[in-house]
Amino acid sequence: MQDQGDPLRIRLSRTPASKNPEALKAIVDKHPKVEMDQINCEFVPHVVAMVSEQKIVFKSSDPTPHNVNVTAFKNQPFNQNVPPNTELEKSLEPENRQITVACNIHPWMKGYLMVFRSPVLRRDRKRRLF
Ligand SMILES: [Cu+2]
Repeated sequence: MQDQGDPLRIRLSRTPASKNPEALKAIVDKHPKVEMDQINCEFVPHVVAMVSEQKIVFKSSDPTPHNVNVTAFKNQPFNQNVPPNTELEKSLEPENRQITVACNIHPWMKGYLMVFRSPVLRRDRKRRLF
């Protein structure tokens, strides 16, 4: 029987980035930017995981205007328009919880960012957390 208990939860690794700088550099060299697009009035992908050394690029592939309203705890919140076929590039600091992304023009649009200090994730065996 498949476990249908707790939904997927993410726990931040306590492994400092400095313990595996080669892995961090390899990821950032290969993917210096990550994208969150707005397609058919949805954030795509719905959830973006990144390390703070990467840039996040908000795009709008829709013919209609959108905005990006980012609510964060440590990072400075911002709310900027993203007209059709434009991009908005940002740097973000690591956060210990998800960062919410919303479009105020289309209130149903929600997305989430996870900004990690380290690219290393590990499984918590006791609670089967990832
Ligand atoms: Cu929108």
